Parts: sequence; structure tokens; C-alpha cells
Amino acid sequence: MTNTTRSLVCTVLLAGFALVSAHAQSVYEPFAYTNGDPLPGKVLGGSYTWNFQNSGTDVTIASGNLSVSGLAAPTGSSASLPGGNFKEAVLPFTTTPVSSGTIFYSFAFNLSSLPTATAYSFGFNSSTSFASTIWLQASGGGYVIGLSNRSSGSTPVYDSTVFATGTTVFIVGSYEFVSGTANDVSKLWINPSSATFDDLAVPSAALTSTGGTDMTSINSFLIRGATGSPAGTFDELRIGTTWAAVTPAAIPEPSTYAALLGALALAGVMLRRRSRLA
Ligand SMILES: [Ca+2]
Repeated sequence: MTNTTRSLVCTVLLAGFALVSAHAQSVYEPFAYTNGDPLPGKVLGGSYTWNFQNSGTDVTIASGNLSVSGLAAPTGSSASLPGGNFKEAVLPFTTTPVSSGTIFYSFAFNLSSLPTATAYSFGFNSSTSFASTIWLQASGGGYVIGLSNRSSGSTPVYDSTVFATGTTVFIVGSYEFVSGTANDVSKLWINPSSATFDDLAVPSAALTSTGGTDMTSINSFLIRGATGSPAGTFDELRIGTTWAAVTPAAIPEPSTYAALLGALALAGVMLRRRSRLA
């Protein structure tokens, strides 16, 4: 092996390790459960049991998936949100609550009815504290998406894009623990470009929210029903400590692999030629 070849091999290996570490500590919930069953009580990966808060109609498992262009293909089934003040579903996703750094979630949702009151529908959770909460508000014949750092003590900020029912929206949210008091930060990305999927860098957020009391820690994710909450479908929930962990890109088509292999073969030929000339 020439030094050039050796360094090329090292670079490829390091890139591979970087991809692996970017995906570290992630939880993926594809809702691969029996259709029609209530979500509470379902166990993800033999480790994390969906719990519930309050009472009302259950979130149930429904056939079909929500697909996001450029994102890893969806698997399993999906969750059906009954709308109104339904029974909140809670996924404790770690036995070690997160209390430092930044934690991300991503998911797809598709509303079948508009919200009739303003409330938060999704967010991080720890007992009765909620963070990086997503608010849905009827607007302009459709609805707009808002973000609040906390469920109270932090006024939601709204994105101006009006979405219609029947549209699948891909959401990435984050909560950053910042040392000091009342200074943690929540961010939200709405349909981020698929060009950013798998990136080590975090792209610019659509919404940023601060205010309210800082969370002590986060250990669960909440799907919430409140008075006026919309009905719809929820799918492909991911939680992780990096952007890449919650935005796995779709596996390239076989033709992409062929092009990649062709480029590597060409590089090999050029290296061999160069070493023969040397
Ligand atoms: Ca799914």
C-alpha cells in the first residue's frame, strides 16, 4: 500500500466512525405494533414502555406510515391521534435522564382535523414538566406551528407557514441545557431540507424559544390531547443527542452505490498509475 492509498483508506474509515458516532444514543419508534391496539402499554425494543397521563380516549396503532422525502424509509405502523382531550401518551426513552448538552427529537405528523383551541400537542417531558413544546393553532384556513421553551412561563413563537390538513410535516426539535438559571433554549425545524439529513452540523432553526424555568432533566416524550386538540397521524419518532441521530438519510438507490464504486475504482486506477510513474 502506498502512503497515499493508506491515507485514503484511513480517511474512509474515519468517515465511517464519524457516521457511527453521530448516530449514537438514539431511540427510534416506528410503531411496529398490532393495528388497533392502544399505544399505552406498548414496549419499544424490549426496554421502554409507553405510559399515559390523565384520562380519555387512547392513542391507537393504525396501519400505514408517514413518509418523509429523503429520510430513512418508514417502517412498522403509525399512531392515530383521536383529537380533543384524549389520553396523553408518554414514552420514557431512557433510564438515565438527560440533564446536560442538547437533546433532539424528530417525528412526522399529518392532521385530519384542525385544532379548535390553542394548545401544545408534543414535547419533551419529565413528570409534570414539559419542554420544547409544539403548539398547533388554526390560522388562514389551515394551521400554524409554534414552539415554546416550556409549557408555561414561555410565550409560544409561531412560524408563518400555513399548513393544510392532510399534509405530512416533518419536525425536528431540540432542548439545550445551558449552565445557569432560566437560560435553556428550545429550537424547532419545520420540514428541514433533506440535504441536512445525517449532517454533523446543526442547520439554522426556523424557531427559537427561551423563557420559563429551566428543566432539571428530561427522560420522556409526550403526545398530548387537550381541549380542541386536532386529530391525525403521528409516526417515526426519534430521540437522540445529535442532529444526525434524528435525521437518518434514506439509503441511497443501488445506482448511487454503482456510481460511488465507479469513482473509487477510478481513484484506484489513478493511484496505481501515479505510483508506477513515481
Ligand atoms: Ca412507522
